[in-house]
Amino acid sequence: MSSSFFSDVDAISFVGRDADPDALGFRVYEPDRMVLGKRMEDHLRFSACYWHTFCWPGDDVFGDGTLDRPWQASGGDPMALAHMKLDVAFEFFSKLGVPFFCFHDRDIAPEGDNYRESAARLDEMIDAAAAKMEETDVQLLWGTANLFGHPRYAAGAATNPDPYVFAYGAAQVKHVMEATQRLGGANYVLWGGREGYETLLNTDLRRESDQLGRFLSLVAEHKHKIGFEGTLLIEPKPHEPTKHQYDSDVAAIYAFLQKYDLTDEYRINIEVNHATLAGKSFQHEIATAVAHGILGSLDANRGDPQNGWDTDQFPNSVEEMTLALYEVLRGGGLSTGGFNFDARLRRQSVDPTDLFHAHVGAMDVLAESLINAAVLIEDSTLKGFVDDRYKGWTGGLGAEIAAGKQSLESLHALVTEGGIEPKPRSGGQEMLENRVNAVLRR
Ligand code: XUL
Ligand code: CO
Repeated sequence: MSSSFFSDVDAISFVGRDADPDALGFRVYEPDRMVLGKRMEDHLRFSACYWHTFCWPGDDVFGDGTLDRPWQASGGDPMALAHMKLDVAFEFFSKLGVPFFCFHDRDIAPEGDNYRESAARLDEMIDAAAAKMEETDVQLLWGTANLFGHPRYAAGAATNPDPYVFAYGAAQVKHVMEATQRLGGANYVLWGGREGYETLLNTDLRRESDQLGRFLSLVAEHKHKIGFEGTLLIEPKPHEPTKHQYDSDVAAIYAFLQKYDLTDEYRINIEVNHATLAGKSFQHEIATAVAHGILGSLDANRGDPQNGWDTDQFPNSVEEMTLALYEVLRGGGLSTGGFNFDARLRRQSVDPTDLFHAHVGAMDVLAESLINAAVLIEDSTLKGFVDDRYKGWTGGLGAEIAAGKQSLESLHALVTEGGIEPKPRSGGQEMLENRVNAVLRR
């Protein structure tokens, strides 16, 4: 069955920068345009997400759903509604022209009365998704298991005090990783929404950390057992829904991976609004992941500086995304990763076309940012400055210190006997900021 929920919208095409500002079309994003020798589409690897876009009715803690989502009607046959949702989702993905989508098991198939029924429902929907992917050429960026929504996971999945909950989560991940493999998914994501605590008064931190380490080791073992070729990704977030989440930011995950000997098995899926909730910028989190060799994929969205929530708005700052893409390009680009729009509309955006305006605008922002970042790379002003700033470490004394050929004693002798008195040098920050602005306003 094919859907016509978005009958007012044709496939989105490139209209250029001078088009009517309200017209639906790409101003900047051209999949085949070459940037640094690679197609734009292959740099950015855009993905739409199933959950915010098709599973959220527009409710919040103070009010009911505002959005017209007929597949969420109450009282209908849940599997018939899941098929309707799948049809609409693939109509949307293909009209938008995103090469990828992402899903949680519970987004695509409703939970049944018991594990077996839930698993059978997922299998039926995975068959249907495979057919849709074949028909539309839309591919899977990543799949993931929802280990946070059901009440059984209120005290965590891997970090639950009850080992049977750990077992249930393990069963779910095994199944969803295999479903992801079957759909040719490029990655498999683990976001530990409930892997944290509400109060330390009832929490054994050391034990919970070991449980999470064990869980992630089992996931990596199973990946190799079934020959899944995608990348395993962990998604950091410091809190929400828990008071504190163990995978709080890139640095915390890197330390965790080292402790459990998993640095070769996992990479990171960094989300903008999770970085800012952690008090870091998106650029910082990407640069940190690149520095440790663990950049995986990106969840594109933004928070609102006026409040502290995970507002999951669509990205719209060319400056923020230019700096992020600069780090991505410097790090060698996204390999199996992509830019997944983990973003949702505002409750008042009730027209079906609002979903298109949101995604099209965000894709243009990222396309423009990619072009800017490529200019920053090509004119190498920033790199030249940085290389020059550290050149003392590429030979002579710096190289000797780095290679362990100096001791505190020998350095003490060098400074006292050599009469060394280093002078401060400009870090050039304002000059470099002007340089970036010159590229942004070109
Ligand atoms: C929650 C979040 C998740 C993950 C996947 O804040 O970002 O949707 O991306 O579980
Ligand atoms: Co996310």
